[in-house]
Amino acid sequence: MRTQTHVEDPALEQLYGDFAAEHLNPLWTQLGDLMPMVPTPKAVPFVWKWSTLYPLAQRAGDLVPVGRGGERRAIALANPGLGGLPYATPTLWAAIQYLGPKETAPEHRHSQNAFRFVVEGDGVWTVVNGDPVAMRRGDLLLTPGWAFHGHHNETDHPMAWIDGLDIPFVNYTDTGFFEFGSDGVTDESTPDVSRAERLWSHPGLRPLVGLGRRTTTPITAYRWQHTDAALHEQLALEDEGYAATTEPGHAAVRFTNPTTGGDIMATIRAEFHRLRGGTHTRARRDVGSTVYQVFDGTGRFHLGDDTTEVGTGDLVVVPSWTEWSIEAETDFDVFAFSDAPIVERLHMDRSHVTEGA
Ligand code: 1HN
Repeated sequence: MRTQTHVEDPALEQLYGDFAAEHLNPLWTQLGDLMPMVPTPKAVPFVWKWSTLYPLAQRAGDLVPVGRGGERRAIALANPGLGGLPYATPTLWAAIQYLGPKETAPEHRHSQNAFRFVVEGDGVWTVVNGDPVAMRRGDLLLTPGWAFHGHHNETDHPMAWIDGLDIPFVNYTDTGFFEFGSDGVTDESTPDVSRAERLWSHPGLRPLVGLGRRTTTPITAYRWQHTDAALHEQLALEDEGYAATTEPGHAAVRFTNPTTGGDIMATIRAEFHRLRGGTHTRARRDVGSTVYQVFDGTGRFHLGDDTTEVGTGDLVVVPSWTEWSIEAETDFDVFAFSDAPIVERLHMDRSHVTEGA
């Protein structure tokens, strides 16, 4: 129902004027905006091409030093629906970060939860609470809230990756703290495997020194060899006639916290999906927002009424309750992160899947 907001009665006009003067707002003139029938996100579906992002990051690498104060050479995806804010979605920050040869991004810590995902390259170590974590193609590296972290590039080639953080959510709820740490990194060694992985990354096995539940995962690196093997085996099992995939030709894994079996961090979910060439996902809508990065292959994202061709490195934002599906042209690997843990924790989760589409 639309309520008349045009006022003809002088007494009513006076009342509305008096409301405004007292910083009061009558519900009946704006219920439709406050409570739409379904989510009506300001964020819009949007695609950033890696072939656009990388050269721009490279130019920043030539022109802008990295160091204390600015802290990171990270260039945020600013959703065109969000009025110029550096937010990919209302809850998620996503950026391309670029670190030149022999450069160091100094240590700091913040309440915001963060991860890196590597679509190409290697040679940077991110040092998380003093534990050096190698960054290589296909790896998911975590910096949970309040962990000190800095990055250093040991090689003579640059490296770029994507960062995902819950910055918009933390800003909206006024819950963030920040502290500077060491100007360099506290451990410059370059081990293949971090101490966290040596302690925690053995399938199905937990060290008895850490039997409690932790709100964020103690694993700082989820390695491509494990992700790839898990997806490969799902499709191999499907070929052998076993129920191993969520829909035909679609293998999928979620990165989890081994102490709870739940999401890696309280605010961010991360998943990896693999589609066989020629298959597509069912069209669906979900409450909450998701960012995808194509890892390998080519295909199409259907977003509402639009279709966009995507390939390696391209980033796709799907706002809340936007209908989307993926069509794989070749075998298609895609990394995904979302605010689903927030939505589910608040019991606001809803999905609508178009069956048989
Ligand atoms: C940050 O610390 C990183 O550690 C990346 O790489 C992006 C954006 C805003 C504030 C801190 C990082 C960030 C950030």
